[in-house]
Amino acid sequence: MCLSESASSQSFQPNYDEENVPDYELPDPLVMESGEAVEDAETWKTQRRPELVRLFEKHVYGKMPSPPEHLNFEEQSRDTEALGGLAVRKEVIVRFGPEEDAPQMKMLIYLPRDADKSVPMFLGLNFRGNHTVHADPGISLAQVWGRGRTARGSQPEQASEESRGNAASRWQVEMILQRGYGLATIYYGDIDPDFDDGFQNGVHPLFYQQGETHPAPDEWGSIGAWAWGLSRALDYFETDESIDQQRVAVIGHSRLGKTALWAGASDPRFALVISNNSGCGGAALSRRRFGETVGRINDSFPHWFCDNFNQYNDNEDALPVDQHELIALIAPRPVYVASAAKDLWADPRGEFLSVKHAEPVYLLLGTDGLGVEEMPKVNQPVGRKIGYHIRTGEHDVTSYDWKRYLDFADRHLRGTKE
Ligand code: GTR
Repeated sequence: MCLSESASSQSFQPNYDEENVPDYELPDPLVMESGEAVEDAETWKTQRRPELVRLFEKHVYGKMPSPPEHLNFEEQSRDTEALGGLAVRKEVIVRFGPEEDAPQMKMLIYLPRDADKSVPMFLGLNFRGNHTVHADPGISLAQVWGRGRTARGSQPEQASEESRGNAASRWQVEMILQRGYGLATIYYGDIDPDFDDGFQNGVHPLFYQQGETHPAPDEWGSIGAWAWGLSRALDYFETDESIDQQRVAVIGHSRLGKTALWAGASDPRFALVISNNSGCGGAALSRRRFGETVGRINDSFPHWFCDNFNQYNDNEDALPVDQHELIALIAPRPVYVASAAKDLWADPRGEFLSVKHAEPVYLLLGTDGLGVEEMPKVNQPVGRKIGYHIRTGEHDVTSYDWKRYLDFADRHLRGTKE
């Protein structure tokens, strides 16, 4: 967490003591708002699932708009000998309007060069520009925005050569390619810069109705916009023959882990969903109030969720949903949630309980769930259709995490199709 982001909430004292977690009762994913039980897959699909999507839209992330009328893709560069011949590297501009200067995001795509058919992909947003995921000099340098409270009103700046590959350890590009997967990534600031400017930049203004200058209380904040951008990347995949759009894993770390979960929950085209240390507003149960809380996150990041989410500041029990139901929305598709032992701010136990309490929905849909009752020890991955691990170390994405995700993807995206 950077200082500017925490400045306003210095009086907040997080609870890190399991003894002080309050008693709470979770909403049951298999009980409708009306009180009726959901007893079969059909009722889940046609009634409860849509109801839960609406509840998350209305109270947590806000509704996202449909794709823009003129979605436009342009391949900007291609190198068939990238990374010493290991990869094909492409950069694709996704424009959200017909004009040259329409808002746009730039997608960096690496594909294993020797793939003879369309490849399964990992797709994830990055924090500091596409050029940070690998030192490859062929990646164009991003225009990077500031973030946090002090960035309000700022303009993007051209990234420096020295910042190339800054986040490489979080992406493990060679490992992904060697295992036969492609990787696509987009700088999240292309979609919506990460500071509270009343939604004047980024994609929000594209969708304002006449006279509107701000999303309504039940409309998308920044997480909604980032998730929407991930779905637009998938729209592009549907046009690219080298990519298997039916085998796309969406992945994200931290705030972008919250985003990956919301993208995967709301867009069923994502075949697999990975949340890395997503914490509050992501995989962690809000009602536990362990580490970061709803009130604290809305105070520090007023632009992430929809305005209605503020009603639940210090009032978590009134939420009509909790985050295990976000995981349940992904069922029966595979989902992996990962925690880190030192990342108490993100409430590892709350992340585990969330997947555990999503399990009944997987079972109702006739598939496997997590398959264990207790939270595993560190570095002992568990799970079937739902994967979980807690590794040693800090809030981060490491090669340990990636190895688990690749193994999980092998189990669920490979097999019959290869
Ligand atoms: C923290 C925030 C977390 C997490 C993290 C990140 O400041 O409190 O919810 O999202 O940032 O995205 O790095």
